[in-house]
Amino acid sequence: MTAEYKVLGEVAVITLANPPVNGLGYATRVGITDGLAKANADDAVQAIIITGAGKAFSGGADIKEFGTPKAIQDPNLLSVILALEASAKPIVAAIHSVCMGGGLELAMGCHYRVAAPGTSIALPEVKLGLLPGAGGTQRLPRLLGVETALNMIVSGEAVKSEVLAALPGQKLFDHLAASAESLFDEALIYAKSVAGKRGDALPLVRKLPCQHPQGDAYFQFARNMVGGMSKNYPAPLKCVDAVEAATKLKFDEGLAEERRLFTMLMFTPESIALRHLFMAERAASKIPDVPDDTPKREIQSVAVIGAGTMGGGISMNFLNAGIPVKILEMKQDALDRGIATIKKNYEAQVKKGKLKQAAYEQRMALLTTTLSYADLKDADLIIEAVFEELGVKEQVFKQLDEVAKPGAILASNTSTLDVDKIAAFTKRPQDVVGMHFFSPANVMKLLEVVRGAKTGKDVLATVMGVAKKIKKTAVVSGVCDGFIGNRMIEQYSRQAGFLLDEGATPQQVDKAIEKFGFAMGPFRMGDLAGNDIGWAIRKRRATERADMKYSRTADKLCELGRFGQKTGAGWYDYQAGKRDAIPSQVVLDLIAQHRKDEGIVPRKISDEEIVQRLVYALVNEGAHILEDGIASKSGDIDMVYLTGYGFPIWRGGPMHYASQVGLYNVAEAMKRFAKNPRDDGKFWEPAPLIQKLVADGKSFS
Ligand code: T1G
Repeated sequence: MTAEYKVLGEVAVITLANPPVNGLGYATRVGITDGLAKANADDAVQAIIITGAGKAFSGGADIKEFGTPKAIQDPNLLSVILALEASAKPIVAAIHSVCMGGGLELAMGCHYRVAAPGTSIALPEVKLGLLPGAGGTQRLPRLLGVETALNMIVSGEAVKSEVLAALPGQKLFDHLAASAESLFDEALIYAKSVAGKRGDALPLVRKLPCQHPQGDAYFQFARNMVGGMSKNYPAPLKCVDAVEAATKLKFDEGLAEERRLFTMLMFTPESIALRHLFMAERAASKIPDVPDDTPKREIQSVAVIGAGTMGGGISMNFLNAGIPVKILEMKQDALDRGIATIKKNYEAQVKKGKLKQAAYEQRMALLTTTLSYADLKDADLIIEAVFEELGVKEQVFKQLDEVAKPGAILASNTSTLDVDKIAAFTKRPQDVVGMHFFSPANVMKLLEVVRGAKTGKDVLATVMGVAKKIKKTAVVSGVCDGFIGNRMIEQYSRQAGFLLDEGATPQQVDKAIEKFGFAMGPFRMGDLAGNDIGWAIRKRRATERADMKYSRTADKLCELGRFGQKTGAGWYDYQAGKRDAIPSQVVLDLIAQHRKDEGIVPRKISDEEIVQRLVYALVNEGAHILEDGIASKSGDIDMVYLTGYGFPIWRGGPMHYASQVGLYNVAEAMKRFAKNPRDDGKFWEPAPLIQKLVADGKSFS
């Protein structure tokens, strides 16, 4: 069992002990009910405290149990909470650190709640595509009022215990402890103060009234507000339904309605996807052959080489985390421009109220600059963000090899170059690693950590720890052209071009994939990022990868100088100073002429084919990436596409989505596309990994 029981005088103490966050898994639930039975059977016991060991009171239901029989095995969470509520003796929940989801629902089933200040209180189930399924939608409104409760349930965001304790009329907390350190002692005193209470003298949350003065009007307003969030997944609106039920039904009927809604959501593809991503995000930080206890190097100071867009954005990540940064540039004016951009970014945040002036000043105080490599000699981590050309990287790393202190980590922000070749420019390849940030580097969550053949395991462990500190989702990639994300988007872009050759228009392709859920289709994205970037890569690849065919439309577009928004015209036309993409007759004529030149008779292409060709191209290349060992888990690839390329979160990432469609169906579609004369055919042969999974009746894990 993972709940401990002891008796201190007349008070029994049940302590949840299921690290890391006291998830309310089966063994813990058994421990609670066993402890409760013992306490109620022991005449010496007059009151009961329930609390959590370690770094949480409880992080809620054990997400790792979801989808397994244990998740619903009795005693299920609802029955545990009902047992607490029915206890003959008073129960005090002593809450600290984290009290979320089922953990908060458990506490609300107790008679009293004593909380430490600084405790994160939340019902975050909506972030998993669910709603609180163990009484949260029925009890929280009774304790905090309908509006405060609904806001917390629909947002899933955490609120600090002292903030809630200060709300007028709140009944969630009976006592706020002076500190986390004194919590248990104060809970013990509180328990003794109520020890004699029995029967009707024991406060039950279910007996509290629950109504809203404007009733229907308020919930209609709430539905209108939440409607936008629910466009792609049902959970937020169901949260409103459940809370409304609390104001209209008797408690047990409301509980039943909540259970019905929760069970329905549990099996929606959106919730399955969101729960997959919750686990995938945490699994991404685990590197199969790098144990969690691998020693990490101390990173107390960072140097960034290059004060351009990437260098400035990278620097801001560390300044935001309170880590001093020294930026090196070769020329003073480039340095001045870079610093001015950083200041402008922070000042914009201050203006929007997203950053306090004092915090802005603190960050700038951590920033220093230099024109000399010699000044980087004390940096623990040095990240170069210079021009994307191997010769330039060679100069940088040879200099770093001379000046960087022993044990300094030397990282390249390269997005396509070979990290092994870069490491070979130094005498310390074990200290060299890729840290591929995505632009804008201070905004995008994704960080591809590129592991060279000789990169040390402690270097990897250190960089993964740094990534968490600067709030990045780090995914480890092996060395290949394009690592994980750009290697996959290459195939996605190829299919986008072929679709134009065969009969689609840029706006049709963009609209189809944006309807699927991508933030932006390939052609609007090209116009935003600059079509000349892909043009340069294709020119480079023309020699290195002559076997890879492309539609020539993108090159012909660039030959007209139509690089996108920055030139006022790309796949779309743009009015001066505006970003609205206007379908372009010039582009349609260019595509029509190109089809004539190629002897292609255009055909009508369905939106379904567009989505399949684009998404399955990602899936097939993702499977090859797994076969090549470039990524170690399919969930890593999902995290890359979610956090770096705008894949719709409620679909769980390309690999998870393919598993939900069914790999057999995906493979059959690929075989149909392989008959396409335009393509190089062999690309669409389902990857061997996919064929094996289909043969074994399995999916990506
Ligand atoms: N169940 C199982 N494991 C969990 C967990 C949970 N609820 N929450 C976190 N973990 C694991 C996580 O996988 C990782 O494991 C480790 O704890 C540290 O997590 C009926 C149905 C609690 C604020 O949604 O928000 O209750 O990778 O890196 O940054 O209504 O985890 O080390 O093996 O995130 O300190 C509702 C989700 C569940 C809370 C801690 N609860 N968790 O943050 O650590 S559904 C949640 C969090 C529910 C009921 C419904 C955060 C945290 P590993 P971490 P952290």
